[in-house]
Amino acid sequence: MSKGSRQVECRSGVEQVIHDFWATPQNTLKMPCDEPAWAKPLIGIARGSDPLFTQLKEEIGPFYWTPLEAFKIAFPEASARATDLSVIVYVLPQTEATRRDQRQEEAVPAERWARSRFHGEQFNCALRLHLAERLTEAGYPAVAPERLSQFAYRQSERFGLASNWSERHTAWIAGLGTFGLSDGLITRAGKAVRFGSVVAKIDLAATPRPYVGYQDWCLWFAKGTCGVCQQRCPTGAITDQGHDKPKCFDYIRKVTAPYVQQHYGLGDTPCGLCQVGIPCEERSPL
Ligand code: B12
Ligand code: SF4
Ligand code: SF4
Repeated sequence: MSKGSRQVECRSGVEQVIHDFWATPQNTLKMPCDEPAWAKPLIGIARGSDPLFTQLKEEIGPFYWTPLEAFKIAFPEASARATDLSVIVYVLPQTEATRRDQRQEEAVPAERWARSRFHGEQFNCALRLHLAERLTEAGYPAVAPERLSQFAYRQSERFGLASNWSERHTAWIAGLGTFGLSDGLITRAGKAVRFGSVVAKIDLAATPRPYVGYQDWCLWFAKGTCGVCQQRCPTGAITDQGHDKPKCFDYIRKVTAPYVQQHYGLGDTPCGLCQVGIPCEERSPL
């Protein structure tokens, strides 16, 4: 079998694992009517040797992992080079029902949104591990960096609060979308999404990046228009200068997290009012 057809076969196997798991009852908001947490996933692939990963490390800080560093934490004995690795990234779009409810809200998240942050992220964590386990069993050692016990929040000199593995920067490298004024990554399924990723010793072809700049799909940067996400934020954390992380963080910790605990009995830290009621909610506006 040629290298190209082996890559295609492996890629469809990976897509099958993700789609099959998405179709299980684990994909649930745990509502009485038992509806799914997520609409159908999108999938992108980056090569572990893509120079953008090392560039990101240089910009974010020395604590930030390249795919090889994350892989080596899980498999310290494995002989692997960055060129042997692929990074599989998926997008989990919010459902129409969740987005519709969230659009009605102006100060606190809707119950469905809060459930997607809690139960939906539990599903996302399970999917990351499931994909890594299935690949490892099939002879392709794999790790979900965000699930490693060493995954942690740090302070980037340049960008403030940052973790050592950023799911959306990984998605940007894997051709899945570009950043918006609010900081959110705009994908073909829009910005109301969550991401997950797995690094594996497997030879998959990279998904082409249909953009050049890292903010190409945001109307603000591409055309100097829009800015609607600024009006959606109840605490003024999005301005012409971009996203004020400490302001956003404080609002979530002091207002929305206590609210969802009290009203829905859910832990966690949802807000995301800036992810709906905007031109990039469910598609790229460009
Ligand atoms: C820490 C964190 C937060 C913090 C800080 C957010 C932040 N901007 O970093 C707080 C608590 C505020 C937060 C809030 C929210 N979060 Co949050 N959060 C994370 C977490 C755990 C790590 C993010 C991180 O480390 N980023 C690294 C730093 C460096 O990124 P950054 O500063 O945002 O990046 C900017 C710069 O790098 C800049 N930049 C400047 N120069 C250059 C040059 C280049 C080449 C590039 C590429 C970029 C770049 O562009 C970026 C965007 O402006 C991720 C999960 C994960 N492990 O990835 C989720 C994550 C980012 N959050 C997510 C979500 C959904 C939310 C909320 C909506 C809450 C909710 N669930 O209801 C809000 C949205 C806030 C907003 N306006 O984006 C999603 C993102 C969805 C999306 N479409 O982008 C993620 C990816 C979780 C997931 N698994 O899907 N979050
Ligand atoms: S709402 Fe408009 S300005 Fe904000 S991220 Fe989306 S396209 Fe950009
Ligand atoms: S997530 Fe942050 S930026 Fe978005 S609406 Fe809430 S407080 Fe504002």
